[in-house]
Amino acid sequence: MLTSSLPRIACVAIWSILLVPASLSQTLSLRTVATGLDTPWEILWGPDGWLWVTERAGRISRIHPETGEQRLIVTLGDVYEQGESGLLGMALHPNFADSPHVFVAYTYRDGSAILERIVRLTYDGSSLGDMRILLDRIPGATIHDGCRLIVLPDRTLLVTTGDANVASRSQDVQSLNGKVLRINLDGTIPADNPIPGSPVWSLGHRNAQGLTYYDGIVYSSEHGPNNDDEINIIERGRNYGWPTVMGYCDSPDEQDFCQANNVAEPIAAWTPTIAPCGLAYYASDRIPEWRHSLLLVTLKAARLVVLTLDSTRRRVVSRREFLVNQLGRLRAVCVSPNGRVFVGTSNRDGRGTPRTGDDRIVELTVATSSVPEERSLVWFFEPEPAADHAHMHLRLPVSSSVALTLVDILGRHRSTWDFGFRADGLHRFDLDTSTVAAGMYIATLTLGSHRYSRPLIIIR
Ligand SMILES: [Ca+2]
Ligand SMILES: [Ca+2]
Repeated sequence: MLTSSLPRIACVAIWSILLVPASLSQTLSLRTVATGLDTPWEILWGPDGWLWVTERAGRISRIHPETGEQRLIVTLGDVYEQGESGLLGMALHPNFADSPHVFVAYTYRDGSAILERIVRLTYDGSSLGDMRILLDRIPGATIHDGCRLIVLPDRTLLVTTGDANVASRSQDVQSLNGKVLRINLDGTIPADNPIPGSPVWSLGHRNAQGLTYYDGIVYSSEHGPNNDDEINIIERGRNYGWPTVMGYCDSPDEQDFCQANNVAEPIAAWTPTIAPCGLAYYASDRIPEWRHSLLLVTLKAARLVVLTLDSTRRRVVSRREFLVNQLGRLRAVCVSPNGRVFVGTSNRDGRGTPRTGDDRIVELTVATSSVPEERSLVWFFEPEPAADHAHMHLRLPVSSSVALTLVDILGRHRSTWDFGFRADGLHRFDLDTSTVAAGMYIATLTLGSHRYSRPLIIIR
């Protein structure tokens, strides 16, 4: 059993290390746009001013960004959804008025095989049809299927594929797995691809599920194994290292391989992993603090990461985190042409914990406001150390809803409590800590986009 006096010194030390410096100028407000979705995979701002959304089981809908009205425009009957597979990425033709084409990626079954294809659908004003297959029989699996799509200004389609759980395929230029592929919008192979007659544009990818473009640069997010999630800049013919290289070229083996193969290193990497997914470039003045940042939503880490770029836009100069554990797993992020930001949850994907109304699409707005500084919070637990129950007392100088998270000193998540909005800012909560093992924890209060941490000891 821990005594109350022994850990006191350790407490102070850990507090000073783990206090999260809050960015005091920004608060995020959330507005739920749509609920009742099932694993929205792609969210796009359509030329009609509606959100165009894929759901993994095979549905494509238009969702009104103000009213939340959902209009189903097609259900693809042969989609095979299992594990990570199903209906995945989508892109719209950039000249939609003249060419109302929608490009989507989905997995299907042929006997016992799982395969992935890229198709083009045509919108007739109320529904999608006239399916045309552009690229077929990409080997799939129940994990590592990619697959994000974007149309570049040169009217080619970029496609990220996963290694379909066979890592060696990523270095095999004959395989379509573990690649970024580039095809014309009619499915033919562009004449200037690096390997004549091949859609392979870059190789050595594990499972990229985020892809975005801005002013000559293509950015992608990629899932690592148990280490080294990555953000990459995708360039013609480059090798991104998987499975020999994970993250940076920083071990002797990796350095040899990187030198021999001109490996492109990521511009950001994460260990422990965060499960990075949807990625969008933010170029708008609507949220000035985010201008020229990459917005990355994450599944496992359940947050939005804002990666601010330098003036070359090839280097990350800061990482800021928002929505930490507020909405659960996040898979899709959409930036409208005038800078509105929408995110989609992924709590019904088989790995999440659905909350009421999930899955949902939420619009984020950032307000510059007076966010309480640490010293203006009144926040304590009683009794402390806590046993089977504790009361958390909190007085906020602002009206807000709050959430409390406990992690142990190894950073492992142990418990989350969500508390409702209180206009008077006075909160008193009963916490059932009977299922939490004795030990020292870091209690983190999430208030809008801000977090405040302090130690909490639980004894038996
Ligand atoms: Ca890599
Ligand atoms: Ca490495």
